This record gives sequence, C-alpha cells and structure tokens, in this order.
Amino acid sequence: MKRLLALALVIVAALASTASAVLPEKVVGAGTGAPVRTPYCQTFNRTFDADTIYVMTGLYYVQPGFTLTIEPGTIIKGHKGTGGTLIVTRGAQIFAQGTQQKPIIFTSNQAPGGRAPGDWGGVIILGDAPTNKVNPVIEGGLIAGDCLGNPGTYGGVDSSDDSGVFSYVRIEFAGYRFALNNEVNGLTLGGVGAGTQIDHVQVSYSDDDSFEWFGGNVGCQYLVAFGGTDDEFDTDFGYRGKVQFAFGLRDPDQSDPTGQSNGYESDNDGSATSTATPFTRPIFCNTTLVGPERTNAEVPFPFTETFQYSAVLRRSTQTNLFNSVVMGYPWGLSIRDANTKTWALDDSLQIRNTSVQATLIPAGSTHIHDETSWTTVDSWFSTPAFNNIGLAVRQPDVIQLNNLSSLTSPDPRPTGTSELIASADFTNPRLAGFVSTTYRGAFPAVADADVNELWTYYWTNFDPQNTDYNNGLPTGVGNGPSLKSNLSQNYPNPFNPQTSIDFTLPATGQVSLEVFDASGARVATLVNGVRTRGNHTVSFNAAGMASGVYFYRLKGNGFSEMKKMVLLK
Ligand SMILES: [Ca+2]
Ligand SMILES: [Ca+2]
Ligand SMILES: [Ca+2]
Ligand SMILES: [Ca+2]
Repeated sequence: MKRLLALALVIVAALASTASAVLPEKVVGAGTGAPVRTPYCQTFNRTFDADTIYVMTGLYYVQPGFTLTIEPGTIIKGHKGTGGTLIVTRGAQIFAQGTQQKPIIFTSNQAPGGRAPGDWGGVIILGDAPTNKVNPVIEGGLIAGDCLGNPGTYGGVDSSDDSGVFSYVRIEFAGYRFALNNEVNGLTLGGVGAGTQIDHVQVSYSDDDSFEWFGGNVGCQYLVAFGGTDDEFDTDFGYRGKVQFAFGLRDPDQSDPTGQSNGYESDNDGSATSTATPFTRPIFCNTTLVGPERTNAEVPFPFTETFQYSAVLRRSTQTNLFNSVVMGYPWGLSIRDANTKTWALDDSLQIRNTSVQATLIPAGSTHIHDETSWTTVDSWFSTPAFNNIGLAVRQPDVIQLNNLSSLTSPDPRPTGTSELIASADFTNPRLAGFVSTTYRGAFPAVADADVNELWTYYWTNFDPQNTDYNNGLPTGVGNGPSLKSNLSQNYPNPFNPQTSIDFTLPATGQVSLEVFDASGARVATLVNGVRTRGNHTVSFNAAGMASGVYFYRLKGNGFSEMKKMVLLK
C-alpha cells in the first residue's frame, strides 16, 4: 500500500513537472553584476514578450522619444542586488496593457517566502503636465545626468500629455530604500498628463507609498494599495487628477519605520505657507481605505508600527474626498496649517459624503479628529450639508464590510445595511465626469453584485509572497477565464418526476443547492459541500412529492440565486 502511494506521488510529481516549463529569463538593464543603481538607457523601441521573464537591473530609463511595450501576462522581476527600477522619462511612453485574465506583473526576483518590501525600486512614469515646481527631480534616488541630460526631471505645460497606457498591472515588493526618507514608491507619477491611461493597478508591499503623484493631472481608476509601509495615496506638487474606485488594505505588520503611515497624505509642497500654483487638488471619489485594524479582533496597533491618521492634509493642499470610507486607522483626519484650514473653510478643500471610522482619540482632542491642528475640525467635518459620518470612536465592524477576516482573500463589499449604502451624492459640480453610484466606497453591496462586479476579481493577488512566477502566470484556483455565478432554469420544466439543473461557480468553494416548497420548507438538498469553479449539472427526482410550485436556491461565497420550477404529475 505504501509502495502504491509512493508510486502515485511519483506520477503526480512527473505530471506536475511536465505541465508547464520554466520560462526563460532575460536580464535587461545594467546587468546583475553592476553596482547598485547603475543607469541603463533604452534608446530604441522595445517590446517585452509574455514568453520570457525579464529581470530588470539597475535604473532602467526609457529615453525620450522611445517606447516600451509590454505584452499582457508578461512578468518582470525587479533585481534586488542592483535596485532595479523602471523609469519612463518625460517624452517617452509605456504601453503596458494587460487584461483581467492576463495582468502584467512587476515583482521581486526573490523566491517565494523570501520576498520583502523594497526588494527592488518600482515604476516611475514622468510626463510634461504642469507641476508647481521648476524642473523638479523625482524622489527615489534618480541621478541627475544619467543617460541623456537629466531624465529625472518632469513636468511642463502640456496638461493633456500622453505617457501611454498602464492597465491591469501589478507592482509587488517595490520601494527600494537607497537612503533614509528617499525611497522609490510602488507607482510614482511625476507630471503625468490627462492623455495617459492608468487603471486597474495593484501595488502590494511597497516599502514607501503605494501610489504617489507629483503634479500632473492624469485620471486613475480601479487602484489597489495593499500592505504598503507609508501612505496609500500621497499627493504633492500640484497633482490635480480625478481618482475613482480605489481600495486600500493594510498589513498591520507593515508601516514606515521612519515616518507616519497614513491613508491619505497630501502637501502642496514642503512648506506650510506654500502658495505655489497649481495647488495640489486631487479629487478622490468612491474609495475604500482599510487600515491595520480591519476587524474588531485585531490587536490594536503594535508599538513598533507607526500608523496614524486616516488622512493628513497639510502644507496648503486642496485635496478633495467624496463618497468614500476610511476605516481601521488609529485616528481620523488631521487638517494642518493655517493655509489648509483656509482652503477647507472656503470649499477649495472638500470632504463630503464620507465615512470615517477610528478607534482612538488623538492627544488634545475630544473626538477622532486632530483638534490640536485645528480646534474646530469636528464641527467643520460634521457640517450637516456635508453628510459625513464619524466623530466618535467606533469599532471597524460598524462599517459592515462583508468579510475582512483574511488579509489574503478580502471581500470589502458592504452589506445591505451598511451606512455606505444609498448615502452617496453626485450633485457636486466637482464630480462632473465621474461615474455615479448610490454607495460610498469602492464597491456595491454584496447583494447587488456577483463576484464579477467585485472589480478586484481575478487580476489582483493578495498573497504575492507565496506565488511562484517562474512558469509565467500561475494557473489554478482564482485564475482562468472570468466566470459569473449562474443558476439556470431546470429542464424539462414542468417536470415529472425527474429534472436537471445546471449551475456555474465563479470560484472553487463551499456551495449549497436546496429545494423548497411553496411554504418555504426545505424538501431536498441537492448539493452541500465544496465544488470546483466551473459548470455543474445535478438531477432532481421528485418521486413521492405532490404536484405544485417549488423553488431551488444556489448559495455560495458572495452569491445567492433562486429559481422556480413546476412539478406536474
Ligand atoms: Ca513617497
Ligand atoms: Ca509618503
Ligand atoms: Ca508626499
Ligand atoms: Ca507618510
């Protein structure tokens, strides 16, 4: 018996090893033996193909006038030893158009289990759109004079500047720290113009901000910030883009060792009295930010971590936040500096139809918001016309997101009775051009959407530490073509006494298919257990049952559907 088992294991192992070959690796950039941050200048148009894994070394500059095209499903590994970093310079373009089934993945070149935030640099895109600085050099240790001229410079006068396409892309374990307080972010956008397409981007485990914008006015949709150490969304130097549908989720064990980890952080620039124009004025709408304390059970804020505010808006910023929820951070809002307060009072800075949940009161305050910086922040936030919720301390579960018990498979959709439901408003003129929703936050209620309308479905990965990327895009659970849950009409119908029912599952998991009579009493259980993703058929034999109307209900994680059938004897 033991021998048979051993033989079976050998066969299984052989099958597994022949199932997919390891993709060839190709080193691009300065080379794996080069000193850290050695520049490489791409001075031709290049395509990265999905049949090769690219190892990006040193500072890889796509030079002005040239393009880098990346096929869907391509994997690029940032090289740890050389601080691999991709810089799309001002005047260059990137065309990284992934798909829901085949996202483009930038990740660490370290093995599963050995990856860490900051293994490599990240992605920096620079453009020619306005900033409020003259010839700034992007943070993250770019070297002036690299390649041709000064490719770290960004910004200009073309607000419709087009840096290309960055869509269905993941960036994992970026944030290389070459000096204290000077790190590359997961995705850094400097002076990127509105002609650029950025959507469906997940940044996971960045060792600085997940997303940081320095000026520019590119719009971004469907962003995920996961497990970063500094801020989820950081805006500076006159960024004025529209961001809609964004989800942030913190790993409670990851925060900025030298700074303050906040949900939102925003400056006009480094000066509290800045009047540099254009003012930083992003418009965030339909965002769900979940801090480290995502459930009531979470141990609150280990002392070694530096989590602070849901949002720090300071140094003359005019950040806008609409129809959103920020929860799970220790504290609520901190609106700092006289200038920033002035912008809040004259409506340049607006927070409307937004829910904030926090569990602690900052020193010197009476509620969750920072009254040391602004003594009347509470009454401003609670202005009835603003429709904001959240002054008192409350626990994360009060927001009623569906299931945040697992960091690696979160379901951040609200339940039907959540305060986020039917509490959005899009009449504000600043929301012209945004998609209207009835809900606050990034997701509709569980009952209103099947798993396909969870826009994070399929292309995201909340467990990048343990993913094996050597064979290209992993296949298996959670991968493959996108499926909706579906319960078909039984056939034949009416029936006597035998009928068949088809159903489709979007993911492998626990599912039940039950039959009820017209009074609601359960008369049969056709399925109750784990079933695989895909199509299934079951038959139902109603011998011995009376003629009449019956109902059958399919129920699984995130979906429930019922249909009627008629037994006619
Ligand atoms: Ca940063
Ligand atoms: Ca930051
Ligand atoms: Ca910043
Ligand atoms: Ca910060």
